[in-house]
Amino acid sequence: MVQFSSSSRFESILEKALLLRPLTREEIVFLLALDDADRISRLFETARKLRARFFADKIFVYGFVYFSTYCRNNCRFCSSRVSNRGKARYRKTREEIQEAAAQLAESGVHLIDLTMGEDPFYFSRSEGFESLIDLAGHIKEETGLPVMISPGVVPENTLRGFARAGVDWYACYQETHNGRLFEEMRPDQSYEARMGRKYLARRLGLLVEEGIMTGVGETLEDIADSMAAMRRLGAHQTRVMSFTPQDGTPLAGRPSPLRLRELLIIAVLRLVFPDRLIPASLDIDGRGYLKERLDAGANVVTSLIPPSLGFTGVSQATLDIDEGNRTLGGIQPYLNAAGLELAGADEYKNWVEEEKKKLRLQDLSGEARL
Ligand code: MD0
Ligand code: SF4
Repeated sequence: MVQFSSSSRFESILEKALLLRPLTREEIVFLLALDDADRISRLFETARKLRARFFADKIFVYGFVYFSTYCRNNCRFCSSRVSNRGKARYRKTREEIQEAAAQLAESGVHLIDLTMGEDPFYFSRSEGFESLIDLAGHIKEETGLPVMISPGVVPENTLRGFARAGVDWYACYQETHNGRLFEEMRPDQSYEARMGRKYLARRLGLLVEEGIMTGVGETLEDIADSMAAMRRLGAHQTRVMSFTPQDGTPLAGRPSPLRLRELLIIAVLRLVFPDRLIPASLDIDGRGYLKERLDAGANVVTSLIPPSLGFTGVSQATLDIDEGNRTLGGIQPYLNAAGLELAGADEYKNWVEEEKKKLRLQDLSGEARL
């Protein structure tokens, strides 16, 4: 009896998602708690159906340029945290950054993601950000590709500068939308300021990426609440990354969660945000589990890094990079194995332009104003 009602509940949630009706918090938690192999594969199958409906099995790929590993913050999970004195850090020059972006563009990625820690070199001098805004604009022009910036909680005016320079995306992950857990993970940082920058970015016409980290003590309800927060924000790209222990951090001894947790979250994100971009990151396991992440409904592969230039990933500094595996050639077999195709450059640009147009219209109608 119980068996019967739970199975009809399961079926009706999938049905509802296929009809594009919003899932409730309880339904999301129910899906995240699945532990039966058949149901999990039905969930993944439903996620793939929704992805196919909106993206026709075409995958977008992002080039990643982590150009400064200096940071003034002290996030407990991150190897770039300021207290990690033993870390060998780098700050790349303008020329080196341009070279990495050019190589990535040449290789065929759809977007260039310019990422840094909250590097005091930029944060404590006003001309620091000016040079970065200028550089982002140049990279967009030279590569002809959409550009994302992930620079942390920059001053509001700096964000305006990025918008004026034509930057397309602002990525800034809250990691959790549970205020207490946020404080634990990002000590001495303001939850509101971090969230507020993303709302501002949207109002400025930038697309926004929001993300959570799993395996840091969050509950399934917390994850459902994060999805609700992503919806309120109107995030264009929604992601989850598994916690990965980093040497020299207080969480170094904490195990990385089983990947099934992340895969379930990817699939549920797809059901909740069927037409949004959902990444499979190479920054957690290199190419490991890439096919599984795609099979769970992801439609973007992020964190492609050009080999041999000395750029690193964030949670995996070196894994698969110099072997040339975090490249288009390196991931193509995985796309094939998942029955997916690389999208054309114009398909990605069109998606971005359409969404930016919608933002402008919403702004005119006052919808996105806060
Ligand atoms: C990634 N390491 O895609 C990158 C990073 C920042 N916008 C992205 C977390 O996995
Ligand atoms: Fe700095 Fe970002 Fe790492 Fe936090 S997560 S320490 S803000 S680089």
